[in-house]
Amino acid sequence: MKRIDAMKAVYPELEQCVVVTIMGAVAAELQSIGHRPNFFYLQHAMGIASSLGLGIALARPEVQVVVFDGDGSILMNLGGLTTLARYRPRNLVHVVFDNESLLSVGGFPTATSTGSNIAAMAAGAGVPRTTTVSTLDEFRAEFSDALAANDLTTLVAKVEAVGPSGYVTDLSLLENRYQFQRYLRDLQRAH
Ligand SMILES: Cc1ncc(C[n+]2csc(CCOP(=O)(O)OP(=O)(O)O)c2C)c(N)n1
Repeated sequence: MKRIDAMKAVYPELEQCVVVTIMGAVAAELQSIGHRPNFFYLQHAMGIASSLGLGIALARPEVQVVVFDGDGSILMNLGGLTTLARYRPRNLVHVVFDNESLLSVGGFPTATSTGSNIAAMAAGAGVPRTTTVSTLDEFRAEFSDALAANDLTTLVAKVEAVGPSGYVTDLSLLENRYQFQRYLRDLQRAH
């Protein structure tokens, strides 16, 4: 499974969600499918996308939060899984695209290439719903189930280590930040 195909498969469902991604390949791929004001691409701060998603999910229980994480990123912040589990936001779906590599900086292998199991680590941390998928059909089904489950889910998607040719897009960090902030504020006013 290619990550971009997985994101395309669930893209329509993202319209009703608040989406936080890691930097690099994931961010560029999601933008190539189509940027929306409810998407925030967390630049530079590797490992922290799930923590940012946790903060939004706790502060704004009326919104469904989706985090698109990477194996290299979550491996830098494993303690984040224990914090996620401790607060157990029921409106957060944590997707980890596991390509077994640090693709965005040259493709160095991560620990998942030698057997580390992120879904098992999330379960061990106390995340109530965890699963690993490796086909597009499974991903589509598990993602929909996670949205419907109304409970914290870590969904690990094993994907090929391929990405876009470049990671720089014409959406600047600051523009994305202000647009996303306004989106969340306007949503609050609408409620
Ligand atoms: C704290 C920190 N260390 C290193 C980097 C450099 N860096 C940017 S993306 C990346 C790799 C991310 O790997 P992964 O989460 O597996 O996603 P992939 O690139 O494979 O899609 C690295 C090491 C960073 N941004 N922040």
